[in-house]
Amino acid sequence: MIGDTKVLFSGMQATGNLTLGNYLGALKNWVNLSEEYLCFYSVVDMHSITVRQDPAELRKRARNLLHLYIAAGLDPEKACIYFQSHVSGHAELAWILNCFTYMGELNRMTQFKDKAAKHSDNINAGLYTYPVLMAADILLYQADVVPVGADQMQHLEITRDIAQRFNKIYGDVFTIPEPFVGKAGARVMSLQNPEKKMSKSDENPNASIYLTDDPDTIVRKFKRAVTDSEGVIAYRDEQPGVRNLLDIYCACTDKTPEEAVKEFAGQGYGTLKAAVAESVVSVLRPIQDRVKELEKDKAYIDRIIKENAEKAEYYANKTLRKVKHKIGYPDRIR
Ligand code: ATP
Ligand code: LTN
Repeated sequence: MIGDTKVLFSGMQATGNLTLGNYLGALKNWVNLSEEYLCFYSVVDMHSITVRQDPAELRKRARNLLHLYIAAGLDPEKACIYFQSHVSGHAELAWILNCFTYMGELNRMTQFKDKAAKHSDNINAGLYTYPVLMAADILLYQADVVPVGADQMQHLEITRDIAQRFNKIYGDVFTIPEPFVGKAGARVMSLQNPEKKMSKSDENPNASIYLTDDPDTIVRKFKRAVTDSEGVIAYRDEQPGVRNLLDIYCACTDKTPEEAVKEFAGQGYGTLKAAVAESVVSVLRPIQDRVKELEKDKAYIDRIIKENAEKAEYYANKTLRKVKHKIGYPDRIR
């Protein structure tokens, strides 16, 4: 809470190409929620370096992600869209919160276990304390609500635990954030393995629809999507591939699963796949067009980057000053 306005914080990593899962599970909800809150949407480049990055590539991707936030419908004059690394308060608060987080808690994080298994040659301390940096992101802005995909719930829970622990010792310093998981598109699954979530770091390009995919590619990937041999279009656990297609269709057309099942009654998987592909193309095309326009407008984007970093820093410093005083750091003399 800032004054009497509720605050929303969320962020996304600039690693890999964004997928339809990132859009439907996160970005789309952000846009829908923007009007109600004072919003901070960060390109969390500090999180990205927990796995090794090519510097030029990271810089480019971070900027592309900022374009995408705007192209997806976030208004950078209202919502604070900025790079995490431009606000040093994230790192400062993360250090402090590290001292209020137990290793036992971090040991339980499933994302750490997954990423450690995937990057076994570089299991660094940053990867391990990643959830603490995420807690710092959220608590720095006194966020009331944090829209994330279902996979981030565990990180939200540890954020709440850290905040509650801190508040218990020092009084009401942090707002306790609530997660917001949208219904449609909360968990978009891989097109090649519907038991696994669609992920931008999947090695198989056919498993994911990237936000930059052209219509032909989208149609082709859906054609190849793994389904089953039942031959019936139903929305049920036993048919995860078909259910995933229906989920994507519903998220793109704002229909309910019941409506979709009715619409495809008696049809084959080919028809369903073609319809899903078309619904995805019509959602992505305007976003892709807008990205192309923004790429040409360097001066505008530079202004947004500068002004929003200053705005984020202002709010971050307010919390940080309070936290530093509470824990007993000597006050700065100005
Ligand atoms: P990586 O493969 O690098 O771990 P990712 O594709 O899982 O990346 P993140 O950067 O971890 O993406 O997530 C950005 C946001 O998108 C988060 O809020 C996350 O919950 C959401 N998200 C990611 N994948 C999906 C998915 N398949 N379905 C729904 N939401 C998703
Ligand atoms: N860990 C998140 C990205 C992220 C985030 C955040 C999301 C970093 N900081 C704060 C919400 C709030 C992810 O991997 N998707």
